[in-house]
Amino acid sequence: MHGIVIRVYSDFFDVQTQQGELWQCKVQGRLKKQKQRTTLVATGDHVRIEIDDEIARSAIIVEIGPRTRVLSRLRPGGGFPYEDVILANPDELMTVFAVAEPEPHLRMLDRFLVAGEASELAIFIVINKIDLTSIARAREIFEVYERVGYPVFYTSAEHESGIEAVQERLRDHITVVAGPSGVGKSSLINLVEPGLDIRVGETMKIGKGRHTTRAAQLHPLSNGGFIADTPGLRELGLWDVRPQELSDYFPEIRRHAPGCRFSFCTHLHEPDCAVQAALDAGEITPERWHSYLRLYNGEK
Ligand SMILES: Nc1nc2c(ncn2[C@@H]2O[C@H](COP(=O)(O)OP(=O)(O)OP(=O)(O)O)[C@@H](O)[C@H]2O)c(=O)[nH]1
Ligand SMILES: [Mg+2]
Ligand SMILES: [Zn+2]
Repeated sequence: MHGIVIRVYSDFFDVQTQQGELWQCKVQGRLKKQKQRTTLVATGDHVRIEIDDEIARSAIIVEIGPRTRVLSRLRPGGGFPYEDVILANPDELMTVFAVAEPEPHLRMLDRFLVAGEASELAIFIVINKIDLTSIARAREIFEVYERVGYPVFYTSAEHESGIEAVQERLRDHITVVAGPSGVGKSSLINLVEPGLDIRVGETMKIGKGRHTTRAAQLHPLSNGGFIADTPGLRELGLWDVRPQELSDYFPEIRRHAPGCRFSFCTHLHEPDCAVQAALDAGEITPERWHSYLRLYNGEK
């Protein structure tokens, strides 16, 4: 049988099969013997399991599929670097902001987007609390992100509007949810999947002492797919993007950069810079450019 690891305990794993059954699994001894530089079995891993005890619903993980991408952190020490995988195979980042209460902090939104881009996640933006202003006002503020190319969904958890479109987007994906406190992440998730009372951004500890790590948990969605309950992107160290990589993580800069005279153009002072030209032409907004500069200079 094939399934996906939805939760990691110290020495067993909850695996949900394609049929939606839950099995409590151990890892086959043979697999543990290979020297590993990465987490052997992580939340989100695709695995093949063999039934151990049908009644007790226990099984053995006999094969671990390749990972498309990971959210991880490097564990220092021990002679060689070791990767702690917090979540394997995430697809999407759903970043949630409110149009008001709290006031949207667009530089922070840009940081979330950069973190998502750096992790190679598909990204969509949910703007919640449109009942506090109007959808027109929300569009005025956030349409720049639509123009950059990000799908933007406008919702009100309070009025239960815009929820179906978000539900549809989540279908069959492993989605990481992130956003500032108080914007309505929990309220939205509870509408998307009633009864799923998860605490996004809370962390879970497994193991003890030196081997303590944080793992994500996957929450199955009834239409297919999972919401990942992960530590914040900040804790994953995704905030630390190298300046020279940054232009790859702003889609509108990435699009223009191939037109620069120098392939290693920073777009700050070089001649014949296509990004500067796009900025002059209004194809890159001053606000997004300002975010780029601040991140480039290592400001928060
Ligand atoms: N007016 C309005 N209030 C909302 C809406 N969605 C959520 N709220 C309220 O905003 C507050 C915060 O909502 P939560 O869902 O707890 O926000 P959160 O993003 O999960 O916050 P943290 O768990 O702290 O990160 C609550 O009082 C909600 O009732 C909305 O669409 N409109
Ligand atoms: Mg919450
Ligand atoms: Zn340039």
